[in-house]
Amino acid sequence: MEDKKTLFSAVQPSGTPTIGNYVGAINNFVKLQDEYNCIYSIADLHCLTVKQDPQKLRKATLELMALYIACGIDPEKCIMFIQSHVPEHAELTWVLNTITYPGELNRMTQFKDKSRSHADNVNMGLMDYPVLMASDILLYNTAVVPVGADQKQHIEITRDLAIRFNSRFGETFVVPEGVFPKYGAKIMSLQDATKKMSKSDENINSYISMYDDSDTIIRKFKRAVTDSDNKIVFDPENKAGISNLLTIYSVFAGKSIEDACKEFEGKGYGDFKLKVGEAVVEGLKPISEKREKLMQDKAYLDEIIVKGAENARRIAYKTIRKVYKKVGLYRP
Ligand code: ATP
Ligand code: LTN
Repeated sequence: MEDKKTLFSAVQPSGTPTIGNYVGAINNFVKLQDEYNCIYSIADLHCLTVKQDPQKLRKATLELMALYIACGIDPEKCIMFIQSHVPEHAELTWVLNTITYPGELNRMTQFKDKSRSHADNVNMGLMDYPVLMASDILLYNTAVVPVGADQKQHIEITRDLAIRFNSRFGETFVVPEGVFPKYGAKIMSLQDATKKMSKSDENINSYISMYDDSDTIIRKFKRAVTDSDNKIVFDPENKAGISNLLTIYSVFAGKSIEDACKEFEGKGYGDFKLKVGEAVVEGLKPISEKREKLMQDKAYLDEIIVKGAENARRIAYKTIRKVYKKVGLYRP
């Protein structure tokens, strides 16, 4: 176990996760768990950068832990923990803030987008979001970070900060690499294939939530926007809607994009959309059943959460001690 490289990733417990989160992130968390020493976090502190209902946030956090396990992440193999349970994340953020320039954070696409969509609440946390994310990653000597394409910029700034810190204070951090799925790194909205599928979209028909029931899933796929030339081919540039559906189908049906294209050659869009919906329903069914069962066993989930925090802290504590020493903080 020790000679494997470390992998770290996280999902925010903001709203209900979508199949975009699953395809772009959680599904790969499961696939990579034997190859690496995996650490999977629930980024609850990140959530606070936009307005949350405290009651809902607490529930979504537990639900996300249940979802991780229901999707196949094995708590015996991986460290699974809640970000706010490991205070070193906030501590490292403070230190990294002192080597981060406002200009670097100001130009982040996500910051600009969220400043627009949350114009009434543009707060320092929203701007500092990437530094907290860098801290998440750097605390654990992480070599690889599986994420969706929208996180590329945040991985870049994490690397920049690691390199900057190392060159100023001496070798401290491993410089991590992002890993992105070949297909599905950016699942698009079902209502506008130029936009990322997002759980915070106000149009609920634009995303499939991991908690949607079968009828809702089928209905949303039937309504998915496509184009009018009635050809089912994979061409993300010119046929974004169809290519998005093919990507979703290939992941949930466990088939290659090529095989999916062959299967639907000459078929109509209506038929195709129904088949995509059915594949997603089938794929989500065992996950939902397991998640609902786990939600009945809060004691079990809490046990994993407590153990996860202990294990994560053991690593994070060492890193923050090292960092404090390097920057010259006194300790008797
Ligand atoms: P929001 O939509 O509220 O901004 P989010 O879903 O983008 O939230 P997270 O929950 O933190 O943010 O995302 C967790 C992981 O899911 C990240 O690795 C992210 O890249 C990935 N992800 C999110 N949306 C998609 C998508 N549409 N396609 C592929 N991957 C995605
Ligand atoms: N910002 C990420 C979630 C996240 C994350 C991380 C991902 C928080 N901390 C550390 C990878 C590594 C997002 O997808 N919105």
